[in-house]
Amino acid sequence: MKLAIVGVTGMVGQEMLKVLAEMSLPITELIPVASKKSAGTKIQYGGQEHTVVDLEKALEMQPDVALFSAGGSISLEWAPKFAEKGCRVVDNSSAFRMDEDKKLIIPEINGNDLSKDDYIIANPNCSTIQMLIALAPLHHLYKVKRVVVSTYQSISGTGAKAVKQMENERQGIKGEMVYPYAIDQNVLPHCDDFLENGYTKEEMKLVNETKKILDPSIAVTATAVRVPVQGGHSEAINVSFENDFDLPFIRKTYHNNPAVHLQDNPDTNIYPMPLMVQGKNAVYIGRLRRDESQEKTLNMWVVADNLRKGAALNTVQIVQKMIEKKIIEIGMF
Ligand code: 11C
Repeated sequence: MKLAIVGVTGMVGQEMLKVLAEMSLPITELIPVASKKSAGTKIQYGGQEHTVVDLEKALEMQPDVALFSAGGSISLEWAPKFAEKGCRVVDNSSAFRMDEDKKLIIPEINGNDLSKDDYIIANPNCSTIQMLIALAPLHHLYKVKRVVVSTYQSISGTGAKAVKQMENERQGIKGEMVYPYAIDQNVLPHCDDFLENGYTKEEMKLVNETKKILDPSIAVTATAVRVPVQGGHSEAINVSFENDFDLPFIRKTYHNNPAVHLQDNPDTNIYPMPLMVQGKNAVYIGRLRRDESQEKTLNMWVVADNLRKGAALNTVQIVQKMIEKKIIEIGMF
């Protein structure tokens, strides 16, 4: 399988290389792709040096699979060109997520919806992925009615320039500002652009992607907040169900779920934190407790490495699922 990574020099692209190195996908040729400016530079993968190429060259090289993480406008322009040539594109941008003809996939939840007709598959937003990994098993048990979520999102979600901004602030260096305010020693109730309804795009992704992936009847309201944390997104989730739940059974369900790591013991101060999930694949869940102000309602705290399960890992798992379902047939290359 010839696999291209479009946006290989970005934070998600780099994480994709790490994830691919850990997973046993049958890659015969890796095509690292970036802007014309970066073409010709070298990257390391599988103990070898690979030369970065631009999009035109990558298209000529006819990859079987392309993982896109270079921003929405690149995806909108180039993903269809790759797909037309028979390449399976998994797109990590928001370009196609709400497109009715494109599937939005979290393999553990709706991976079986993938079919041979899918050439451009959308990868959900990082905050949606970790929230739905936590909520999907409970939806199947008790039917989720409404979700109130507040996110605490790390700066790696914005990208390398945001990491630089925080470093500069900490060292007292005046540099490029990607946020409208200082991020160090601060908290910004502002992730992505504001929309006419007063919410941000990030908040509406949580609303709309949940409906598309899990159930259109689920009501979601969100506040997305940027915090001065380098990596790992956290979420305080309040979820109300149609049917009452059994907390010990929820714990057991999470305990048996390989995508989840339950870390919940208030007696010993055990709960998930972003510092502890770096480089980890699971979604970490803790602080499970009944909402005492309202019936059939649960509070929880969910933390994940946003560049892993929130982006690179989920993207690679979509490819893995397509191989498993023989949508990508390994023998054919
Ligand atoms: C953030 N969730 O943390 C964003 C990053 O739609 O794929 C990913 C944006 C997206 O800022």
